[in-house]
Amino acid sequence: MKLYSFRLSGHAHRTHLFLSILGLEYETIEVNVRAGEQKSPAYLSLNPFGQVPVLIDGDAVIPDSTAILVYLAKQYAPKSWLPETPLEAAEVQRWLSVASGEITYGIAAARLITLFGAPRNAEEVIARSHAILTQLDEVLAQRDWIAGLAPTIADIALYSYIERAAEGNVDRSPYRNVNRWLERMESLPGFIPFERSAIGLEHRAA
Ligand SMILES: N[C@@H](CCC(=O)N[C@@H](CS)C(=O)NCC(=O)O)C(=O)O
Repeated sequence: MKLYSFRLSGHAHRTHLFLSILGLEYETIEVNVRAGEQKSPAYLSLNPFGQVPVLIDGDAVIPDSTAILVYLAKQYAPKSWLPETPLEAAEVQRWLSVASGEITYGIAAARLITLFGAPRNAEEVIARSHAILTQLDEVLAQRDWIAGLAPTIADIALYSYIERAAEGNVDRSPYRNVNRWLERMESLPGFIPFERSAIGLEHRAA
């Protein structure tokens, strides 16, 4: 397998994390997103959206981080990572939607401001980040994993940006249940960390 990736992308990190937890061998192809390589004709032929990550497995080309998690779960993982009963599958999907929605437009967007100078309203995206962290903290007060009794691809999808929240000036220290869940994620066999950048609150803490 090949993974087109960018080392500072949380969307990419979540796919590295799952590949590593599953112990799968793959080659990483680093796409220079700062230089715009993701908009080259060759890359657009893999993902017309011009975004990382993209997974190649044989003839299969799979763009989009949560689509990659679904593919890997169905193709290579024990069923517990993406349970098949309608209710359990719906619960996992609910949190994948949060990873692609509230997290992307909250914590990840806040980090885009500090890391890349992206034109976003910091106050708005930081407020959105705290709103979803509050919700997650309440859910994780009731259970160890976001979608139930065992880790699923929903946990994988949510981990990376939440762990690096401080880089976007989002203080996650008050969210005790979220922080304990991050520690549980980090103790999973095969866990690999998401690269740190000394920016935002992370910079002030350094
Ligand atoms: N829905 C996509 C979003 C991926 C995404 O936003 N990737 C960013 C990096 S974090 C990207 O490639 N940005 C470059 C661009 O949009 O030009 C996914 O889940 O993979």
